[in-house]
Amino acid sequence: MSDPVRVAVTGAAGQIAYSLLFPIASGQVFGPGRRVILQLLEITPVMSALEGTVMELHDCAFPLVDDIITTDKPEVAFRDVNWALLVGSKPRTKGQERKDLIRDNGPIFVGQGKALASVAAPDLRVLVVGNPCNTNCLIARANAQKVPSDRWFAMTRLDHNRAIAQLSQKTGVPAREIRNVIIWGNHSSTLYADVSHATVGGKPAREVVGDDAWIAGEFLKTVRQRGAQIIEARGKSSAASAAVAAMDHVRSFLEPAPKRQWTSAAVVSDGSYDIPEGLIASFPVRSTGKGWEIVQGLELDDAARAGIKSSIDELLEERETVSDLLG
Ligand code: NAX
Repeated sequence: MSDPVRVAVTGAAGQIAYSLLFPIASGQVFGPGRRVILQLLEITPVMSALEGTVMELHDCAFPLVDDIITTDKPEVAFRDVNWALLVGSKPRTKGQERKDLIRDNGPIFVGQGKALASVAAPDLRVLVVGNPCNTNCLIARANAQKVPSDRWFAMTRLDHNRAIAQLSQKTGVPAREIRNVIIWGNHSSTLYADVSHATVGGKPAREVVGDDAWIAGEFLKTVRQRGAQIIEARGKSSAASAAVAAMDHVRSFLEPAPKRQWTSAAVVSDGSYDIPEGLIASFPVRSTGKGWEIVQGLELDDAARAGIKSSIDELLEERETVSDLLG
């Protein structure tokens, strides 16, 4: 048996973590033969609630779990971790401006970036889920310069999955037969969900849908506003679907992607598609098993160009808002 994988999860007493920790512990993410050590970070006032979650984890008697560490110190949570799932952040309060949320949560990622750089394993990979996830990831990375740029991800997989789900419901074709949608830009209501290269049951998505107005209108609006719709209906933000997306994300980067297939993830831009270098923006990406690459050479129509531009403009504005936190 290989060494256990050490996985840090922050915000471990929160609702996404509650749907995420049990599948990780059961082997659904890193595989049924891979032992796992969970390293759970919370803020001090929430440590007792975290103990409740940990009691439940113990009560599952998961054979793959070697240890569960709980702490309110990032340097303890991130020691020797191979994956850091940064879920914890303060939720947006009623009426709070996005800019204020960014200022509120940004400092968390300064400290966590520094701690990751100083104590994590050399093969560290980081997935930022806590919002605003692209900019939080930008801040953490800026404070962890020694962690290579290909190790940083912010999660747009939920948006990607939501786009697949909308196409599936519209066409009646199961999600498993829908490939190569793309989420571009920011994980926010400015994201651009692009179906120009997507296939549904092996045929071009546009052809199968046969309704360009729906693609440009309701489809895009739904993917952008799904989070708000869920809060409206459930009274709470999406949690289980976010946890599944985080698991999908990690799994997508453990194995090589099938031929000519990709997923969406926000990664450090290398300037592809004229997206400024260094921004954490969502792209079509493929895992090679050992690493990953941005899918190159895809043609963008005018709508995609405009959609990407406005999302990137928002990311540039967010970067400006946190410029003092970028090391
Ligand atoms: P919860 O409020 O249930 O849990 C967040 C937890 O983070 C809390 O227990 C809190 O104590 C903890 N926390 C706060 N500051 C911390 C710090 N400095 N260190 C460690 N833990 C800290 O929120 P939940 O529903 O679990 O959502 C977590 C984050 O995911 C939020 O920022 C949310 O907006 C974001 N989301 C991101 C999504 C994405 O697709 N990228 C989708 C789902 C979700 O909206």
